[in-house]
Amino acid sequence: MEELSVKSKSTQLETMLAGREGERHAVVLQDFPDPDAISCGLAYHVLAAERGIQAELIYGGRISHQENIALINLLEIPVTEWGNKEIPENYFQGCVFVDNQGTTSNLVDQLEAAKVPILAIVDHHDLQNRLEAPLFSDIRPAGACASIFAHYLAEGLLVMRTSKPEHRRLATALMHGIISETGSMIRAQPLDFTAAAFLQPFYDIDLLMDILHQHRNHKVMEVIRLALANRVIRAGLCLSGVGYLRGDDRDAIPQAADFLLSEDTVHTAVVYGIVTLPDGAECIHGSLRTCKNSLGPDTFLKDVLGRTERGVFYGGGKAGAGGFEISLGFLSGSDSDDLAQLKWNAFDAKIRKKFFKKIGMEEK
Ligand SMILES: [Mn+2]
Repeated sequence: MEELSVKSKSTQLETMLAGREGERHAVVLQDFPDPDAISCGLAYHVLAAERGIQAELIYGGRISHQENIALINLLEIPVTEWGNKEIPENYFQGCVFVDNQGTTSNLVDQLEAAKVPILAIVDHHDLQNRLEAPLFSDIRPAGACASIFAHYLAEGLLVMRTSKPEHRRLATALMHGIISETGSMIRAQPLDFTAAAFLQPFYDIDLLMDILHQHRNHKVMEVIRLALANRVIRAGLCLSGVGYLRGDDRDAIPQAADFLLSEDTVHTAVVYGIVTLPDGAECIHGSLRTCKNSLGPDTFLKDVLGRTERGVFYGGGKAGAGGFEISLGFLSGSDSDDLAQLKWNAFDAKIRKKFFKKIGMEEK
């Protein structure tokens, strides 16, 4: 049955792509793209190029993780930081969401304003019900979204050849996406293993090693130090607020959460901070990591944090990991040190209260 549904999805995708020669598509990545998202974007780019379609990978935030920068540079992946520029009408004939369903991208409003039709959603997070893609939607559980794309290739949407450098780069990117997203296959599901087996003859081992062995920069080390110093652990839940961060350093947050999860008394780690975006807007970004099987990050974060006034959940996730974003709106902006400290204290206290209340461990 599984095999059948995979086949029908790639056939559906082929049908969606047919007859679109000459079009330009936006491939929308989450605001802070990770290797899984970037590799899925590249896969769509290559599949589209094969059919005479130009696909631009765009995102609304920053790429800051040292490993992701290495990935993009070494694999020559074309990505554009779109920021808050307006999207001209008729520039894109369609948009595609990979590794997200629009809830972690601030480009959705701009795309809607420019009336860009949604052609496809491919994701492995739980269903978010934010966007509709009538032509093609493939949302299913997998350790990595890259594994879903690898299966499209395996099903014949692209005839992979070891002699083609762009195919080797694509296989390397997808393999890196799978490795990083599944904690080196530890959280991998059957679909990820079959995807990896398919990619194995094509990927470049030396290149993969180069991408994986990037050192942490000074700022990331500093955020990890702060996360360690500020952590509070109750009943296995470790919370840590790291204060203010530049957009460029935002990816230190999930790395700090990964690190805090390695403590023996901790089953779930949550790290959060106030990130200043390039346009000056401030937003709380948080990452959750868990090794507790009974804790579903998506439901947990939705229960703890609830929704915005527009009905959008602040957080979501998948097996083992999740994230949340809380816009500071009117409270955004660099203020006096006193005011900035007050602002941080208020959000920090509120977030801690909500999480500890959920597990019945409220602070006094
Ligand atoms: Mn992913």
